[in-house]
Amino acid sequence: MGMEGIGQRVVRKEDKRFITGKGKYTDDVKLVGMTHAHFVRSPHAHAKVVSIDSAAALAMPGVIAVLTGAELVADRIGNLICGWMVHSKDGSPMKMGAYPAMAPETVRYVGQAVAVVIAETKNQARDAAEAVTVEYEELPAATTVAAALASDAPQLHPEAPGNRVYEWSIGDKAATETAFSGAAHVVSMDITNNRLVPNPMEPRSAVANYDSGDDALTLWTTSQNPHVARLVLSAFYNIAPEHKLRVIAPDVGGGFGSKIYIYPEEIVCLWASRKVNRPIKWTSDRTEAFLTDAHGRDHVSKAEMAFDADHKILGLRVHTYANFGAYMSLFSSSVPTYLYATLLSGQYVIPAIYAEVDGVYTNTVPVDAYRGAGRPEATYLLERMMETAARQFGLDPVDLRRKNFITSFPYQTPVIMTYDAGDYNASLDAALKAIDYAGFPARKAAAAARGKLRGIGFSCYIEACGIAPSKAVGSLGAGVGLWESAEVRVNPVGTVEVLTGSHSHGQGHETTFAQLISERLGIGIDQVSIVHGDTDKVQFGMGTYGSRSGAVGMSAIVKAMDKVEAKARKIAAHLMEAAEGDIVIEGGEFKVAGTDKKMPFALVALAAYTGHNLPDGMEPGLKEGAFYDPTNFTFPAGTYVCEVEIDADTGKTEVVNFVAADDFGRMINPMIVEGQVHGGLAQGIGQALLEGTVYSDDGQLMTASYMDYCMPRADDLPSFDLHHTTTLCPGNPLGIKGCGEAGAIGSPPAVINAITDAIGHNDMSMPATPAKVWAAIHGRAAAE
Ligand code: MCN
Repeated sequence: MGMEGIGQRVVRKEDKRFITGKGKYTDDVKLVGMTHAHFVRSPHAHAKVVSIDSAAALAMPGVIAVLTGAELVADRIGNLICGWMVHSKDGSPMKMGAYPAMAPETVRYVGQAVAVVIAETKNQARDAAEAVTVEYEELPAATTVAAALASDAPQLHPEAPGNRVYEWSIGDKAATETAFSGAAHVVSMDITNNRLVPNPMEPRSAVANYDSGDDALTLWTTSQNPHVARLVLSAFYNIAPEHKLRVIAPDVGGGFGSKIYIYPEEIVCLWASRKVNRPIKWTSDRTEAFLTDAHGRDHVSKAEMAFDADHKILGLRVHTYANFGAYMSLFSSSVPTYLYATLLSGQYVIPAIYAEVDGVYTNTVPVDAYRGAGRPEATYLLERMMETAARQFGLDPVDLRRKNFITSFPYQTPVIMTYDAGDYNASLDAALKAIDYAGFPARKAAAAARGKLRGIGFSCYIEACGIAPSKAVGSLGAGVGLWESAEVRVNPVGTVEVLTGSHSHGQGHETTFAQLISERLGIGIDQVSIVHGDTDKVQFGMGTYGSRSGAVGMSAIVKAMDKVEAKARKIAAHLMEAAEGDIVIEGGEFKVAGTDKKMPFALVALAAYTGHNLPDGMEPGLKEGAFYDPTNFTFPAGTYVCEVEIDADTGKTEVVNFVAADDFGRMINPMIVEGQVHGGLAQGIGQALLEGTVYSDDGQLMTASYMDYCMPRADDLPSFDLHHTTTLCPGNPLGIKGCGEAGAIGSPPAVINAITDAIGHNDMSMPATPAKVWAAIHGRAAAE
């Protein structure tokens, strides 16, 4: 292993440009003749669009056009699609209403676009948008699943009677009922998973440029998957054929899932650029981001767990209602089904599971995958249940978990997933040691002496990421394959360019992917550049989400690298008149084992390109590509332990200790992995303590700014204590499991379990604000 190879804590290469202000983001793109878009958005959660009068706006300075949803329809621009078909338990396909990029007739959430103003400057567009007069006829709104399923609820889409998108189920109903009928104990809970807003640092942005000379369009956009964007824009939205559309996702300042989707704004900017024959830029402001970025979570569940007399789990029965918002976003249908219910076995042997999931339309922002997507909801449900069960049985929560752990692998759960490898006792042991579990009663007593309530809470999470075998996801209804591609291009003097279909928007791929090349060739990472995010450079790729870039993206690079290395070895053996099997690659040199013969990699590369002395029949050049389709998900798992102290007078919770013991298989760069866990923990603890949307009954988002939506700040978080145990993932060549989402998945139940332990009151919803915690301590009704 070299100094910059696998396992090294190499400092992130890309950070130089990020921290010196040299990043190149979509909003930095400036084109000659560029115009600016501002959207006219609905102030109502549900209304008919009666008329749109743009005469006054069109007369304002700098205004070039005002375009409406009716014109989109006239130009046959397609409605937004949902790319994963889910069938209800009666076999019927999910029931979806049309999702136009600008509403021609009906608006269904506050913030939905009805028109766009194109003007010479951003402020001219904004001013003119205020002069567009839209007449609405207000309709009643429903913002919660309870309101949308009520008998007198307004009907959102004629295609989905009763506002039900699907009524899906998984598992064995009869076996689960039998398990419950023979149970010695049944634990029941109503569990809500609060709705979140993703809040990447960089808001969404799009620059669209129609080139009439080539009849081609270029889109710069804040995307996690530019190739999928191009595919969908071409195949479904009638924007331009693939070869006439280039999508570039340059530096992207965070996504957390919210930039996977193709949103109305990109579609409209592309279409409008062709119409006005000028480049157009749109950049979201923060309130627009709250109102239009896909939200996350929002589940309401009833869960019951059956145990035998010895406290072994017999069965789990769950009914979950998922709030989808007003329209079905790109991957929304898969989140509460294949990414949630398939993880309901957790780390435990649960012989029978039956889960029903009802997807429901409401007059709120569409909901889709947000860091963890489905897996935080499954973990929260199971880990709140386990802690609650232990409390009801008077058992140590650690002992109850251990008693029920899965200990032999591969393990087939009753809900599709086959876990390939893991050691849940090892991560639990590491966490217990780090937190000093035995010392907790003394710490609690010391806190009490200081007037503080101290509590401890556990979460033993599992997640499935690195999605996933294309054949498997295809059989479950996915509209795309989930493989990844890579190309390794060696230049004539031995520097290396890696073209990847993954997209880094904060995960450090420019460093970790280069470490892989450094490991293989022994060259420094400054000799390697990672090329991503441009459909004209990288042939195709599926992008970054579901913590797949390590397990899937890097596996494609390994495959391409195998081919490059095989050819380079042949060339080196030929040049040094040695047997191919005797070539050893070390420190950037190709050596003949047992001799002093050697040559630098740069000379092998040069020989490949001069072609003067290659083995007979060999093609010149050194460039290879590969596609890699995963054989399974990867299953990172671990134990998180949270210790809190609560001030009973104010209800304020302080996280005083947080231990994370994770198993991510082989780690390429432990420092980057730790950074990923830190970020995930901040988001998970944010969900548990601070973050949550509030809608008024008539559908106004009350938390549409940082004044009202509380993001975690550094002083809300402790210094995290991170540990790792390792079982290699047998499914990919590097043995990697994804690490990008684990922190957000595992942490919320640990925090709520700690708070409920401290206050001796098990009923607590997220976010556990000081007001709620104070009310629980003092036996008052909580003010939401
Ligand atoms: N890695 C490693 N060893 C492992 C696993 C991963 O060194 N055993 C490295 C990888 O090489 C990569 C990083 O850790 O540099 C994250 O890898 P991985 O877990 O494969 O996740 P992805 O790169 O696919 O990133 C997606 C993941 C997801 S799904 C969300 S959401 C998320 C996250 O990453 N969004 C992020 N982390 C984020 N971090 C930032 N800064 N911004 C976001 O938007």
